[in-house]
Amino acid sequence: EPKESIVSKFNGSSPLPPCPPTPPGLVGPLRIEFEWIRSMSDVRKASGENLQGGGRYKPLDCISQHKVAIIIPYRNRKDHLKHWLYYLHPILKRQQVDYGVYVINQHGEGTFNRAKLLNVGYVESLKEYAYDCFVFSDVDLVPMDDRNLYRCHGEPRHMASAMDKFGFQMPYTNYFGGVVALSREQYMRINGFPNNYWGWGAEDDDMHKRITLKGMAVSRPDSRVGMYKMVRHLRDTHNEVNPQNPGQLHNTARTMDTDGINSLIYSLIKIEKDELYTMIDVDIHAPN
Ligand code: UDH
Repeated sequence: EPKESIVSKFNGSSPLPPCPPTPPGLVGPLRIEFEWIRSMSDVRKASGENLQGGGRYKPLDCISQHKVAIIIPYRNRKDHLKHWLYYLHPILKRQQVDYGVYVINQHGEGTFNRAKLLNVGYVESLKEYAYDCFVFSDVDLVPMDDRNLYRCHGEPRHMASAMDKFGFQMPYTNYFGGVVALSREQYMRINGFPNNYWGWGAEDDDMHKRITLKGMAVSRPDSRVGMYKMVRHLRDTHNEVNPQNPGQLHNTARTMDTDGINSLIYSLIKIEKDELYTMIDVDIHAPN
């Protein structure tokens, strides 16, 4: 075969190959430091390379098999968000994810509602791109090992299986807090998350209950790969422990088909595109 035709087969017009199942550039255990407040310019320097704006990225040399929206419930945690962005963008790039970062800001001073904000993130991210997987992550949790892959699995996945604040163990058997990953199908099967857990507590247990009630199991990374470091903080105002919340768990089986993504009501205030993230400012109609 003449040389020219071989060259033409491999020139720039050929499509990219799919990314391999296991990303080749992972490094394993990571050193994570929260000792000082980061400047936004340092965060941009460390993590801004090759981003497409709004915190979007896809691998340059292969087609990612994982379209992942990262959804972060948020209000008034800028220092935590900077740590998160500083560490997570480089990790997600090494993991060869086709991803977008969505920070869902609860507008106003009303009682916080983590699960409802996560539902808003699901809806709003899908308006931008055909994501097939959703990682729901607290803003103060950074993985200590990049083999903990931000992608979806055959079962809903609890990714934060070994948090430092719980001595790198599960605090109780069915714990489903911190960072979880659900495919679009898994999320729709449980009608999303509950909208009526105001204040702190039990919404993560409700999420777990929905999964088992629909006959699914939860998968987790082992306790080495599942290690997370949490930014230490005081309890936020307007997110006090709500003693009513645990009682609601008795009703999950009865109410989950009518309370969730199919009953979600909110008012979008604005969408702001930073280089490193998309900020969705939303009024979720908090009770006074
Ligand atoms: N969140 C905010 N702003 C708030 C409240 C919550 O952004 O005002 C988000 C944030 O992503 C946070 C997540 O919701 O990581 C979960 O809320 P949380 O951090 O209050 O829950 P956690 O269980 O902490 O991590 C409980 C209170 C800690 C008190 C510690 C006292 N030693």
